[in-house]
Amino acid sequence: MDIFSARPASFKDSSAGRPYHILVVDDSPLDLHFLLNGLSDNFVVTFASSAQETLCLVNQFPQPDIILLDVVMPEMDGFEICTRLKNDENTQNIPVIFVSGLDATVDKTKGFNAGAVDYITKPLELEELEARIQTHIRLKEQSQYLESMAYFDPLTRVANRRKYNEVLQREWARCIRYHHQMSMVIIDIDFFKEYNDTYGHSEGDNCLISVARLLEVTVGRPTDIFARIGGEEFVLLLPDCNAVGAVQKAEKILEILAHAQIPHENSHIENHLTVSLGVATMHPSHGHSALSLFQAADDALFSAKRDGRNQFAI
Ligand code: GH3
Ligand code: MG
Ligand code: MG
Ligand code: MG
Repeated sequence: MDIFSARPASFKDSSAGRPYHILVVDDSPLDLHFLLNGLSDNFVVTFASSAQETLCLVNQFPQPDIILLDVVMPEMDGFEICTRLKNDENTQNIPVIFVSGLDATVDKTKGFNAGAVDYITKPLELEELEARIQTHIRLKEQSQYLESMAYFDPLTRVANRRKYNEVLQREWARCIRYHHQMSMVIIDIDFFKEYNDTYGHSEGDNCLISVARLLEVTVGRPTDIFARIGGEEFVLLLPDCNAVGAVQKAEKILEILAHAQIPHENSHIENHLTVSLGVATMHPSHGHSALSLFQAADDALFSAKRDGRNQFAI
């Protein structure tokens, strides 16, 4: 489906093939009843009547596609809840619409400053509310789509160089702050030019897809990233990982490819596809840029190639 085209009438069926999920947060049983009744024909609606319930529900799977948030509530008001949601990277992308009886400009401004995408005042017009919900869900999906285009390699669907660079900079700074080590493994397919010459460019593309699928499973932690950074070159970035851990990953990658036995009759070393790997580990510091880690891994890759390929070097 073209994500930028106008929505069909059956908006309730999301692009993910399921109905959209709205979380309604309100401490007034009357308002809750009105919203649950009004919206449940077209959406899956769950509700919470306190901050505590809200902060618990937003982290359950599947997360809501959008949150309708009351302002005046006991214990913690809607502005504070919204601020918390926006400060948590697990919940910051869920659009929040304030739904409140407070209609002063100062309150509306406070709502937008807390990170909400919209502010609707009670009494509610259901039709207008639904239209606004649809608009904000569509905008969120469009921005997710654009993000996937900006950050993922269209051929292999793994992260691209831009994403890798951003994660590298962010994790480098984090490792400096916490005095943690960081490792990197650069993976370069051996004799890939010969692979293309033997099987054709299109089979070469399929081979890159297969290699990406096989190797992306080496990502262990949420902060690790596996990316395609060049034609037949991939990188595994391992924040908080020492040299022993990085070598284990390199060994694992060699093992995965030996096991996969992707035919390559002109490989010069084996009759299947192999890779060479450059491994590096550093203690990130302000005196060095993240590029120095890449440079060290690239130098190691050069050694692995020089020493016969189908191996790693540190
Ligand atoms: P080495 O063992 O030294 O790494 O040799 P190599 O042939 O793998 O390396 P070289 O740099 O000489 O060639 C890389 C080849 O990768 C050449 C290029 O056409 C191919 N390649 C780069 N990107 C793509 C792609 O997206 N699809 C396909 N099919 N081939 C690609
Ligand atoms: Mg209230
Ligand atoms: Mg290369
Ligand atoms: Mg190569």
